Amino acid sequence: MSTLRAKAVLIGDEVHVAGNKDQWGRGGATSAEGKDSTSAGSSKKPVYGVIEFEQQGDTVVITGKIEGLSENTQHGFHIHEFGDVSNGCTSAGAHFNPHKKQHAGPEDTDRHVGDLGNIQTDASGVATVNIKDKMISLNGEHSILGRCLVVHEKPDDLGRGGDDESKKTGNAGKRLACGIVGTVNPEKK
Ligand SMILES: [Cu+2]
Ligand SMILES: [Zn+2]
Repeated sequence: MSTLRAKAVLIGDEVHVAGNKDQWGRGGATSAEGKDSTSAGSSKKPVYGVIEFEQQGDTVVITGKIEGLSENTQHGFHIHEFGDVSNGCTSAGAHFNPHKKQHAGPEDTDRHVGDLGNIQTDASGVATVNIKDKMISLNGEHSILGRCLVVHEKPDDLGRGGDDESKKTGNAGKRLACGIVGTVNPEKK
């Protein structure tokens, strides 16, 4: 069996939303005057990242880097159910949860399939991702291909926050960036 690989390019949510432009002047599909909200009032880089997925037996290895996040913080990191960014990361829907479980952490047996926990940034706001997960997969009935990878504003409390929202979303807050998990050219490494 050949190795299954996939990739997601994470782009800041404001770039996806029509009417906004990013620093390169992209986006803004429906905006006549092209307001420049990504860079407005902030010198921060937009959130951007490339994340690769590789199926190795029953494990998916997730690697890559995401930049433009706040420094030395944790950010919730999930697979959401829909590969749709037409209305920004909101249209990605809820956490991918085919088994109708409650939200939890990556080490928990009972969790949303999409619950990958948190990523940690360094002093430059860059998160280096290196996750091994046996719950997600790149094939079969509950494949994550064509769904959305989302990085959140706040840490995921892994279902241990003590309130209702904790069991649904982990209180991870806004969706900072998202990208659709797509197949890649198997010839290229
Ligand atoms: Cu999420
Ligand atoms: Zn969840």
